[in-house]
Amino acid sequence: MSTAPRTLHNHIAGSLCQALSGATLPVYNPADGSVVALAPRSSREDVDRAAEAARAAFGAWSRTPAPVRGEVLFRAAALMVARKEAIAKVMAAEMGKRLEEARGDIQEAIDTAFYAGSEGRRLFGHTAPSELVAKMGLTLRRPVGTVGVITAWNFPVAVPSWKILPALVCGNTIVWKPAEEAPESGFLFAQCLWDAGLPAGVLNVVHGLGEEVGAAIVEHPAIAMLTFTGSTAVGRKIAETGGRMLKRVSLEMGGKNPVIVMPDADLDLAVDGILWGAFGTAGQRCTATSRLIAVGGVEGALLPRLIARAEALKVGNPADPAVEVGPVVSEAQRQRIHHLVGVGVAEGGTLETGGALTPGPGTFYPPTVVSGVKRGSTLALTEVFGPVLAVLTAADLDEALSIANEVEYGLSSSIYTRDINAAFRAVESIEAGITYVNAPTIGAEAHFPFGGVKATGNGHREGGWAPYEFFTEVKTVYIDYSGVLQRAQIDNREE
Ligand code: UN1
Repeated sequence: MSTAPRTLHNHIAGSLCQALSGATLPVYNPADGSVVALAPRSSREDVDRAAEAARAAFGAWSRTPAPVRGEVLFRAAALMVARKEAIAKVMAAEMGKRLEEARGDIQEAIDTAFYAGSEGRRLFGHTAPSELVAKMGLTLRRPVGTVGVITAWNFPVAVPSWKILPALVCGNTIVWKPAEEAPESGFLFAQCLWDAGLPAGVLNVVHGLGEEVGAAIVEHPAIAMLTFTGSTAVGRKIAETGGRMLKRVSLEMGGKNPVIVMPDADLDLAVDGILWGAFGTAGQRCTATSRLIAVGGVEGALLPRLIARAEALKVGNPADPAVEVGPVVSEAQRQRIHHLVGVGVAEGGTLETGGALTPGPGTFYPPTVVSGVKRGSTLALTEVFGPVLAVLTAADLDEALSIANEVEYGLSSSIYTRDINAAFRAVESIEAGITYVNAPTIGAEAHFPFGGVKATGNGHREGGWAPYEFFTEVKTVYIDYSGVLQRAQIDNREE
């Protein structure tokens, strides 16, 4: 790993460039602390240039027929297939995801590209009968303008693809700030679109920090819409500024996702699902399993198996294919995780396994299980974003559902049971955008809506058919072919 760091670029108006200031930010490999790349540390002036490029490109792109826009996405999907391995390696090195999971991240973007590309042949409007004779009413979907895209490091390709690809097929142009921790794999995804023939200025990439580039995107008057994945605290600020400026804002934020295990559950299946949900991607998914709610004493049989399996997971550099849990993204994140585990124990939890900082190099944190976590305590309520499972117990399903719902978030959730009545009650009652039955909280598919309720979101969904409404304006068209003035609500009345 002693190769020189690669130099990354912004991409504005079809050209590669550095930040106007010349400043850069190092990108670290969390598995060994080496610097893998230097990214531009851009500022407001760079965002101005990108927003101007996006504005200039909007006319021609918005007039390009939607099926033709969709074909660019199909070609980009083919390039992503061809480059999947190369992009996965870059992703694994810059944010620590295992290679297999990095491939999955890119596959999610490929799936989204095929779905979004075909949407170019739909983008349906409506027709309805007019209340007047010789008159027709119908709706069209129109592009909105320039979209500001701000994304997180944990899914550096999949999550941006959920936003960028539907926005493009709808005819919008884009200024995108990839996460500063994982800027290169996202750029390589964008490169597939440029190489597929996306015209200059339609998708502009500006690297940098949230406080600098992100804030400039949010506040830019020429950027009409904002779509963000990240923390609830930042999302709230984006919504405030966006609200003041009358921007359309779509937010995907935190989660504190529960798995309810009923006494009748298939415990082998539940253990497999909890392990993958809690410790896959080192727990760094907004869908990660963060709470196990064990019902009716099932913890007695469940916990020993779970702890033994968690202890057997191989933690290490994701370059080693035998590794099952990679590093967490940064030292700051690792310290935060460790702090929360300490608070969990101080507030009465029992550390069953993990909970110690693994010696460096690399920012590793072991799979950690804290049992006996009390309702309402910090570890029961706070998103950790690391490989930490809080175990709570409930006497029955009613209590489990009430525990499941007593967090501020509502993204993903799961129940393991063989009882169909219990499963449907959970589906009906859990306050979350996603509920799985007999499957882990992670692993949403690209063609279904993704998003959450309460402090997880602001009412929008990504994935599947959901984002096309968000990325278009509806125009209603009335065509009166009667040749006379017909007054709605008046001329078709007898009285
Ligand atoms: C995220 O963590 O931001 O459902 C997205 C899943 C993945 C996406 C996670 N398909 O876990």
